[in-house]
Amino acid sequence: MSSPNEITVTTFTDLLNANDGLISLREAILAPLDGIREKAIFLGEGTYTLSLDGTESPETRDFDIHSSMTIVGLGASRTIIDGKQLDRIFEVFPHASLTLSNLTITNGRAVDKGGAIYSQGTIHLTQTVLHNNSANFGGAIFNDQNAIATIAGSVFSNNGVYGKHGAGGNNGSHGLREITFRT
Ligand SMILES: [Ca+2]
Ligand SMILES: [Ca+2]
Repeated sequence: MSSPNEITVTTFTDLLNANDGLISLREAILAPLDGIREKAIFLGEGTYTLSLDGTESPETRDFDIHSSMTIVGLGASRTIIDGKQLDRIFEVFPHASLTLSNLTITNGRAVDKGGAIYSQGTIHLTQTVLHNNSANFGGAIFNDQNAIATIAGSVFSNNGVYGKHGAGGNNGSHGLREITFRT
C-alpha cells in the first residue's frame, strides 16, 4: 500500500529493534530514503514518548533530522510527542528539512538551545502545538544562523526559558502567521 518513503509508525515506544515487527518513530526517522522523494511519517492517536537515554547520537536522546521529512499526526489534541524532559525533541541539521503537522510537541528540555526544536536547517510547522518546553535559549524553538522556519496556524504555550530569547526562533529567517502565544 505504502511507497517506501511513506512510513506508518506502529508503536508508541521509543525503541530500535529491527526484528520486532513494529516501527517506532525513531526507526521511521532513521529509515533510509530512496533518494527520489521526501519521507512522510504518519503517526496515530496517542503519545509517543522519548525514552532512549545515553550519549548523544541519532540512536539516543533527541531525534536527529539529517534529511527531508514530514511527520504528520491526527490533530494536536490527538497526537502527542512527549520529550519527558529527557532532552529536546528534534535537532534539525544543516540542509535537512522537517515539516510537522497536526501534532503536539511537549516536555522537551535542552540545557542549551531549543527546548522542542533546535534547527540549523529548515522547519515548517502547521497546526502544531508546542507546549511546556524549556531551554536556556529558545524555550520552544531555537532557529540558528541561516536556518529557515515557517510556522502557521500553531500555538506556543507555557514554553519556559532560563536565559534570554523566548518561544520563537531568532537568528535565521522566519515566516510566522496565525501563531498564538500563551503563557
Ligand atoms: Ca522495529
Ligand atoms: Ca541530537
